[in-house]
Amino acid sequence: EVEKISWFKEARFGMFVHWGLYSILGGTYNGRTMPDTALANGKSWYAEWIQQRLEIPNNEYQALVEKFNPSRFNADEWIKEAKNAGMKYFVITAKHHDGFALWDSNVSNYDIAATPLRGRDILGELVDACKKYGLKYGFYYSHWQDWEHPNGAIPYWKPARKSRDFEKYWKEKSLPQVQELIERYDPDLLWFDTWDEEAKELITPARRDELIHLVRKLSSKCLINGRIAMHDPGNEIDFLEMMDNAYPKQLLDKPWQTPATMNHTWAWHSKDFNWKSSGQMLRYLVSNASKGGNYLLNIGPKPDGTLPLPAIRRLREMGAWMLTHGEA
Ligand code: JFZ
Repeated sequence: EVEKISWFKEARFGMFVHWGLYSILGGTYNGRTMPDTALANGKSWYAEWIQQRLEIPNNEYQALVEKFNPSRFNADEWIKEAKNAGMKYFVITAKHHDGFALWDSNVSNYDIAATPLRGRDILGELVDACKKYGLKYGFYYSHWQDWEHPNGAIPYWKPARKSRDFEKYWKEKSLPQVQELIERYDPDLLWFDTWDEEAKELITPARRDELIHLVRKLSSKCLINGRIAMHDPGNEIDFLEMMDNAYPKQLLDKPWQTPATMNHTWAWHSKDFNWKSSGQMLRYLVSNASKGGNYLLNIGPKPDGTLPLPAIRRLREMGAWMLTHGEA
């Protein structure tokens, strides 16, 4: 029998997609634009963080559901670009920190069914395209941060906010939505996200194991990444997740990947012109491949559902190189 991690160990190259309500804003809200630099005032300024960074009130941010209308979204086109670039798997933000679900969730009304796109099954269309082109597929799910649920984690969890009953969020939204994603779409991997010490008190070893066991119970193939509990991933995860844009110099004792951006931001930011060259990105890919690691390269699609032209250009340039130098 083939090991369930086998495909991942040989995949080398995958597409990551950050897409959601924040994509509508593209880094600008009410005339204020987020910095396009890695760090300003000691904080990261990714476009998908706009609700927190520009302190947009929940009711204003959540009203964006009315505007999520990507009329030019075409799953086949996205996955064909990935395939032609030599990518072997695809991961999309099913739910990012803002709490919005990109599928019609029975657990929450803050989802695609509340948008003009109701009736469309975006994740299902992407899954079908992945099957058509032979790509493995998975979902990013923010199991810890959730800025919509009254009990979800929020950045800089301070003592004053500890009265929040995280367990309620965990049982009401986090676990049930993960179950939904597995039962509905049968993913090949789940990409969970925690960082540094902040997650420690909420994503305890007990909760980490509860989530791992849920996934294992529902799926015999689904891989789990190390950021499910970056501070203490334990032994049951399937692969390690490097820090963003981090390229290890040594061999590691588990399969691993680097999540990486083409420019600075993950989600669409209309003023972020810090594009890396295709040559630079190919060197990262080769460097990781030479050490047994994968390169999960991110794209932030635009609100109309199309991929940014600078991203398409780079995918095609890398694909041309892969045609002559990559493995079939
Ligand atoms: C997280 C998210 O907050 C971000 O929006 C994006 O989805 C990214 C892929 O993951 O950000 C992180 C998480 C961990 C680190 C850095 C950024 N880290 O450990 O270096």
